[in-house]
Amino acid sequence: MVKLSVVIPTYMEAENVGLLLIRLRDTLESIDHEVIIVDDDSPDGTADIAEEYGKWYKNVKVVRRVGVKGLASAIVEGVSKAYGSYIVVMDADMQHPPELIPSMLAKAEDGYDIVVASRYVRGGSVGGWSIARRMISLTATLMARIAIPRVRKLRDPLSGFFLFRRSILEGVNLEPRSCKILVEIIAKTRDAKIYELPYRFQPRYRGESKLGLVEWARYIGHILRLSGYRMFKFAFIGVIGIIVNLSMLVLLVRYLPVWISGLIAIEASILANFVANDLWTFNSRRSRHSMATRMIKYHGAVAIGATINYSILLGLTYIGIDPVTASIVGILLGFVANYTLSETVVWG
Ligand SMILES: Nc1nc2c(ncn2[C@@H]2O[C@H](COP(=O)(O)OP(=O)(O)OP(=O)(O)O)[C@@H](O)[C@H]2O)c(=O)[nH]1
Ligand SMILES: [Mg+2]
Repeated sequence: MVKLSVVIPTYMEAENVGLLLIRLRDTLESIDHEVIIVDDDSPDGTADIAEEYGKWYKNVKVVRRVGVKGLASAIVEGVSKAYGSYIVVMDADMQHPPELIPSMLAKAEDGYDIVVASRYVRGGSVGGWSIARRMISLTATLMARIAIPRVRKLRDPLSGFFLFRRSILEGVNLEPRSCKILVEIIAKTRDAKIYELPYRFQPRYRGESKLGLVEWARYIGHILRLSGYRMFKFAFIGVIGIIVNLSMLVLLVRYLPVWISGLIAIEASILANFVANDLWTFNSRRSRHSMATRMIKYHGAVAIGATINYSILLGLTYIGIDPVTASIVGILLGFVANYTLSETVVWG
């Protein structure tokens, strides 16, 4: 059995693939390995070039996919065709230095199930990225860490360069919607021991980037699915909370002064939301604390959201924005705060 399989998805990487194969061969000389290139019929002849190298390097397999396209499915296909006890996934454009692979493998042999080449641990870096690209990457990383608890163990869950023990995927069905396969693997494997090894992300050697806005949209769908669509459930319950709040207010204000009716209405909606979130949105995560503790924490969490909401409403109307718009912005930002604190603190 081969020890290591290197899975490399390619599309239009004719100028990169040859050099990458040379560097891989030099680096992995003493390791029993195979290289699996999964190419989606690139018109620039990437697969032909890889096959040429394959004639010399007996351990290069080229999978040509005709009529199918997509980075995520290419990786899954490469992984399914790999025989190695360990599998490493990397890009073809030299952004992921192959020279790191022996250290990654050594860590896995020390007992780690997943070894991630990480840009965000000490010693790692993203190289010369623009501020905009850094912000997008950090926001996307943060989203994954908020929505999927298991991902919080990692600083760089969106890394495209990682190695894992093949056996951890036994019984796991990978059906990623975006190219962020590592997030999917982490969300779907229990108790995997993870290690992050720092590395410096390199500039693309030649050719062009294929991943743009559409991929980011897919990524958001991917995260939502892996999180069990909790954010939508939370929002749906939030809307019910608004209805509870307003109907209570309308009812009570006939008999009581508005400051009391308002307080009771708000408390009623908070309690209704808490019970619904506890029984539905976060029903799989109720074991850690008692219900009373969660209820108290939830009050703390929504108090912050309510304060944000209220301050934004006052602030925006003060600078001349109409109250309805101001209130919508306030509710949205309050929602983000409530959701984040619920995920990480109340049901964390
Ligand atoms: N098989 C296959 N590979 C793809 C596809 N899209 C991208 N790739 C490969 O996936 C890897 C990552 O794609 P890149 O375009 O480099 O994405 P990126 O690293 O986010 O973008 P850059 O930083 O600009 O390089 C590269 O090896 C691509 O050739 C696809 O549709 N099918
Ligand atoms: Mg790239």
